[in-house]
Amino acid sequence: MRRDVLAVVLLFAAVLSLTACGSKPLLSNVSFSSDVITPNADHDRDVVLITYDLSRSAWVSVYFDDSNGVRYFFRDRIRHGPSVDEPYQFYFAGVVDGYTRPDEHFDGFSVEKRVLQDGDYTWTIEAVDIDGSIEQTTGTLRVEDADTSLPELRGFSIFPPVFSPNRDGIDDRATINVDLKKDVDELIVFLEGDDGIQYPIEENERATPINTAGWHAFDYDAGVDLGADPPPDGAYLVTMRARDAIGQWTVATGTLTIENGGVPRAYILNAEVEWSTGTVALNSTLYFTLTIDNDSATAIRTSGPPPGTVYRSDQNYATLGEYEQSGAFRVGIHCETSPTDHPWRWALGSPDDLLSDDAGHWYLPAWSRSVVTGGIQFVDVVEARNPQYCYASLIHEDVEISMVNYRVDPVHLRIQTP
Ligand SMILES: [Ca+2]
Ligand SMILES: [Ca+2]
Repeated sequence: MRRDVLAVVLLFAAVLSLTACGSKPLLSNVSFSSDVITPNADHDRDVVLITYDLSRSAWVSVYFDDSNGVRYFFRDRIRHGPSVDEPYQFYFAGVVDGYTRPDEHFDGFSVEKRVLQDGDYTWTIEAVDIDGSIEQTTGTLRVEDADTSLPELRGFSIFPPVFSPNRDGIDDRATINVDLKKDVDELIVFLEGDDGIQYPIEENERATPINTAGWHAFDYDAGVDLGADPPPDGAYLVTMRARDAIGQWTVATGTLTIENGGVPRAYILNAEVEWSTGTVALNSTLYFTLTIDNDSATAIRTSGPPPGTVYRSDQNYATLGEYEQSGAFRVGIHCETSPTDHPWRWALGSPDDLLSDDAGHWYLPAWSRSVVTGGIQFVDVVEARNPQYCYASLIHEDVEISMVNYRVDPVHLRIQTP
């Protein structure tokens, strides 16, 4: 009897409440597909399916409170429109926004997504509509056998912190290292500028197989090796992110500054070489004059000897003590009987044409030209190859001789013997 009365009262209250609101409940049909989850990527009870209906637009949160009352967010005020034909459904894999346990300290990285520790939790799904009315449903979830080990990013480092990707052989590359403490599904690194543009950095796979625990190195040339213009000079945020099979994310960040970046482009102007003669007497000198055009926004490194230098034909740049320097450009002359590749080489300008840095490296400034002259005194002759062709090249030492700068404007040279 009393039960009937109670039922009638409750029904009456419910009708009143519906009439007062003038609409259906904001949040309804809420369910978790299971009350136990074992988040360890073994494909057994790794996820639960969360379902709910939303009668109108609302900000939805999904969170878990542990037995000590500590709250962990899976969704924090995400705006959703009403569910129309189908309820909202999504999977929960035991991973929540990053948190730190008492007495825990991560050096050099942070945890953005982290699995819940084993234990009993109260889950709450909460919806707040535009009028501020709140509805929520709660239940319980037990977490068991969670794989709580983190893909820690130890020893994250960027070196050098300032680099100049311009193929001059000096600080052209930056290396980003990390000691990854767990096998992961993904380990990525990217640069991000103030404009939000991201530049991915490729991993150098020599150190450790990709995505496995161990030391990883990311080698960054800013795209210059492939002839692409690097990101503009400036400071960039470097972000490394690891994601394991459970869905945990760790992140390490640092800064990397690009200075004097650019792809060097230089040419022998008009592919023209002015030769002094087509016939030289033995022990006489062949002179040349040409103009170098730096057609790029980056300064171009060079090294000696200076223009005007005259070589004996049995000398070469090394006998003058002017060894090759990786990344330096020089003008070279080669004849068909030359015993080595372009044995006679000259700097791209005299000190008046060039700039020098603090370390004494010489540069032809961006968008500038210089005149290069020099000579070779022919002290010997190979009768089997007389006359022979000699030509000029613009050499990017240890990098390349681009085809356009190779064997430019040959002279058909005869060496006259007495
Ligand atoms: Ca499992
Ligand atoms: Ca450089």
